[in-house]
Formats: sequence, C-alpha cells, structure tokens
Amino acid sequence: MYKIIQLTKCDDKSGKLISCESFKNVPFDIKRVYCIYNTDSRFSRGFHAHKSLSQLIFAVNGAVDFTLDDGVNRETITLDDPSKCLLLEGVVWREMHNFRNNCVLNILCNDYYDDLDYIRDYDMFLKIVGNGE
Ligand code: T46
Repeated sequence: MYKIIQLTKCDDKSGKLISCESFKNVPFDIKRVYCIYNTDSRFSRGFHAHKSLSQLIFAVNGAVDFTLDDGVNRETITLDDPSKCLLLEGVVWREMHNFRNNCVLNILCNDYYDDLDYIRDYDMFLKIVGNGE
C-alpha cells in the first residue's frame, strides 16, 4: 500500500541537509513539486485517491498523520522527520490529519497536475480497487 524511503542526512553542527534525485532515491522522474504549508491542526486534508499518480511525501517541518487505505486495510503513519519519506504508488486512499508544529509538506510527483486523475468519492474508490458492491 505504501513504502517508507529513508533519505540520507548530511548532518553537521551548522544544520542538516537531505536531497532527492530521480532514479536514485526517488523511484520516478520528478515532473512536479508542490508544497502544503500554513497548515492548521483543526483541518484535515486529502480524502481522495489517485488513478495513476506516484508521489513521494515528506514533512520538512512539523508533523502530520497520514491515514492510508487500499480498500482492504487501513493504516495510519506519522511523518515527523524530513528524512522519512512516504512513497504512494497505485490507488491508495489518503487522508491527512493532526497537522502540528507548523507542518510543511513537500511532495514530489511523477506527473503534472491533472484533476481527472483524482478519485474523490470513497464508494467509487472501493469499486475501482475491486472491493465495492
Ligand atoms: C495528495 C495530497 C497528499 C493545484 O493547482 N496544483 C497542484 O499541483 C495540486 C496538488 C493542487 N492544486 C490545487 C487543486 C485544489 O484547488 O490546489 C487546491 C488544493 O488541492 P487538494 O484539495 O487536492 O489538496 P490536498 O491537500 O487535499 O491533496 C494534496 C494533493 O492534491 C494530492 O495529490 O495526494 O496532497
């Protein structure tokens, strides 16, 4: 349903650095990068799946809980360290809850923005993954 990719940290007394490179630690060609910032713990985000988009997601600041669902299993994982990346490939329902400590998310994608790639209806999602009526 998902993979965690651990980035190597270059860490010294002046600070920490992580880097992402296509086909090295990112398993796809990066076509788009977007950022979610100014987050508010009172509001959750997501509530959709993608038909074909692959994404690598990491919290460059703060923390957030991702609830992931493949139509059979539902699991919640926390992103709270910039070197801990969540790789989502395939049709996975995602919800983001409990944004905290000024959470800023960085997301790398293998494709351009396309509204038609979104599945925003949970029953439709279940049908697509073969677990609906
Ligand atoms: C995902 C989770 C983790 C754009 O114009 N370009 C973009 O590249 C993106 C991602 C969004 N938008 C527009 C579309 C909406 O009008 O920004 C608005 C907010 O997007 P959305 O409600 O989809 O945001 P989230 O936080 O619910 O979901 C986002 C991504 O859309 C989604 O692909 O997996 O983050």
